[in-house]
Amino acid sequence: MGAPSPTPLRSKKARAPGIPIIDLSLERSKLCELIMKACEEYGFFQVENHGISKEVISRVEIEGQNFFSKSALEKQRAGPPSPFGYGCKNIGSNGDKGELEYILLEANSHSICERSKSLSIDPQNFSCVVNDYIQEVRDLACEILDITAEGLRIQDKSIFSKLVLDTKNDSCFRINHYPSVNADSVDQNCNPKTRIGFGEHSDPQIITILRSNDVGGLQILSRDGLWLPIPPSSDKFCIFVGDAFQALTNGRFVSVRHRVLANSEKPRTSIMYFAAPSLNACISPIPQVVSFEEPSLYRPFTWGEYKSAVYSLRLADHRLDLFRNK
Ligand code: GA4
Repeated sequence: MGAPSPTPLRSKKARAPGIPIIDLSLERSKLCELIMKACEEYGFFQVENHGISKEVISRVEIEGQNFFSKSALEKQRAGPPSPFGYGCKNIGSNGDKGELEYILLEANSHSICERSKSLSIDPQNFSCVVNDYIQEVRDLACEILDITAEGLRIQDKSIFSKLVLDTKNDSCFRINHYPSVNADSVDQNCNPKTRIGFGEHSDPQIITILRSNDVGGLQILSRDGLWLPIPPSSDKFCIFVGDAFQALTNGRFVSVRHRVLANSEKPRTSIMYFAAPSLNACISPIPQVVSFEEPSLYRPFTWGEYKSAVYSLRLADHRLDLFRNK
């Protein structure tokens, strides 16, 4: 017998176990297994090798920078958000506040074209850049949704993606800008100040695709009630399961609660695409995930009905509970 082979040194690239980072170039069945596990355990994962063009990302990032670097007065011309437009510190209309400013838009070319007039000195370029970005991330969202349908052993692989591809889909697009903080800003007890950029919530839609610059702050709430910081990475995308996806899968996938702390010395920028169905789409656990042992947890509701509930409540409210079967 030869000498025992030496224990391999830990590769520098080895990752801490925990929040999944999924390589989208993996073979389909492995990909399916990893995405299912992530949606069930965390309702969250990051993806690499996603195929979204660097140029499209950087162009939209530049449009965001151009807008946020304008004077307060100029930016206010695109606000206040109702709910779309430019917002600063106020989130929604029920008193939620955060240390951020943002642009919130309906993700369809007509609205983008209209809004771009108050957002950019070159509205045509702005619309073009944002539309290109949305097209690419929508494809990514649909690809992930098709993989989950496969994982749930549903024959119609486009059962979820077709909701998002409906011409009347209610998806939206958002750019958040969290300003930097002074390194020596402290609270009354001389501890570094903790500033809430965007308070705890879950996203109401089906799925969210987020890309940020290399500045941290995003945290997700684990099942054990721990806030887990997500290491920032500008070349990955973060994927969040939303409330509508939790309802469609009868709670098999969990809509992840998350928040953003704005404590960094560098400004954080994040760009989000929230994939939603049309207002009249019916959200109800799909028959394939309902059984005698696992009866339907939610009563059927339309996306429009859910949205009205969302906008009448506070950011941190557990809105899906209102739609649970008794
Ligand atoms: C959270 C996810 C999306 O950013 C958003 C947000 C919306 C808004 O900013 O207008 C809401 C928030 C979000 C959930 C509760 C309500 C509505 C602010 C708020 C207090 C655009 C969405 O769809 O829901």
